[in-house]
Amino acid sequence: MLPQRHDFPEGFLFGAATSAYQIEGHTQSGAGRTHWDDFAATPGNVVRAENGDLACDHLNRWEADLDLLAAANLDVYRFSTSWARVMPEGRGAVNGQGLDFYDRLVDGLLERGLKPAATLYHWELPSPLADLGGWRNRDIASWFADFAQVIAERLGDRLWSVAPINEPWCVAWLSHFLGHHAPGLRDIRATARAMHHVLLAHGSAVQALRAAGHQNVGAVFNFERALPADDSPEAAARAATYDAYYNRWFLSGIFHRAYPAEALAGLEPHLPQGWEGDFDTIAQPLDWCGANYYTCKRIAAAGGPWPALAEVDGPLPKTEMGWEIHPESLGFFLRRMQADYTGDLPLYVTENGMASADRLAGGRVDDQPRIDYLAAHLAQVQAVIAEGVPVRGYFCWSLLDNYEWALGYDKRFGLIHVDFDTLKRTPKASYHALARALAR
Ligand code: IFM
Repeated sequence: MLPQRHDFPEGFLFGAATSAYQIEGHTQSGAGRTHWDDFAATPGNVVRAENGDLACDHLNRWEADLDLLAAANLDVYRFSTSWARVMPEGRGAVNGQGLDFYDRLVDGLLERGLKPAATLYHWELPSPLADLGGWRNRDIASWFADFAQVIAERLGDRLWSVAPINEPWCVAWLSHFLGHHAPGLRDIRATARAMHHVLLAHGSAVQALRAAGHQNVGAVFNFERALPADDSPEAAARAATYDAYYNRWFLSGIFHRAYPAEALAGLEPHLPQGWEGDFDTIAQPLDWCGANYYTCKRIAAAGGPWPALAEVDGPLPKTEMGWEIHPESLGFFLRRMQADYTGDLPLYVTENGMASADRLAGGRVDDQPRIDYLAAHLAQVQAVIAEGVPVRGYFCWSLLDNYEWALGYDKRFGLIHVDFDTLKRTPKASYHALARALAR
């Protein structure tokens, strides 16, 4: 059973999160092409070569979707603004229709009593910028700051919060080292540059948002617990390496003006010249920090070049993503953020949830495993709050079943089921359970 709203401190916020490319229907309303369109159009990258052309058609159904958010008794909606919808070339001309959409969305949220929490970049880089090297090009920091300024000038007076970039690890490592996301590179030099430029772009966007008067600016990181796969010192060392480039790099850059030694061991030779001089921009003061958390990984030593590690199968029950369910690690990361990096800053769990094999039967979706997953993770949030960690809110990923990137439309994370043939929405049992738990 889910904990109830009154089990959390007064003012604790509950929300649901989505992202633009995953739900909107990208080809509509004058949006420009993105590197995800290109990646998905390349055979072998995405299951069934699916893309975000139509997705959940949220662009045309957003009012009904916001009604569902409000009826779930949620307080905040975390959505993202598509760079290519607002600036089809990534720079220069603004697409009025695109900006108007977000304007209406924000007003629609406020009319329903929901706080708008915007993320500026959730991965759909405009293709013309990818042509110029994308995250490998240092200029991306100023291109992104210009986009941040456009959003801040039009919506900033009504946004409750802004985070520049969702999950910098995915932008940099998953996409340039592992090649699982656009642009699909497997190149350590590209990775090192993206790892640094994503933080430079973050800091530059924070400066632009501050200049436009925004006062609730944060950052959203994704974390995966790195557990040694065995008792060997080698496994412990490789888990520390994984932890450094996955979990500590971005926090260290922003809060310590330095990168962890275990990650520099592999990346330093490939970093752009003069990187040490960029921390004045990167380390902009923030108003809050967000943790996206789903799972842990078991790390073993392996042969080959740095980082010379392998992920091995773990023993715990898994979600449809094959991700082990390990709620304790959410508590671990929230404690670590406060103790090692963020101190008194308000923290939010900005994403948490699971993909499950949901089936629509008789107009209902019984997703008890998702209710159990959310309950176990919310219990961790309660536990760390009781210890004094300043967690101020929790967001479910996701409001709707949506485009799960390289895995296409099969992996269902939503509180609301979407039939991708008819686009009909059906709230799942988890949605109803949450609505009951959050009723005032
Ligand atoms: O769907 C993604 C989202 O875009 C970013 N965080 C993790 C989710 C589940 O994989």
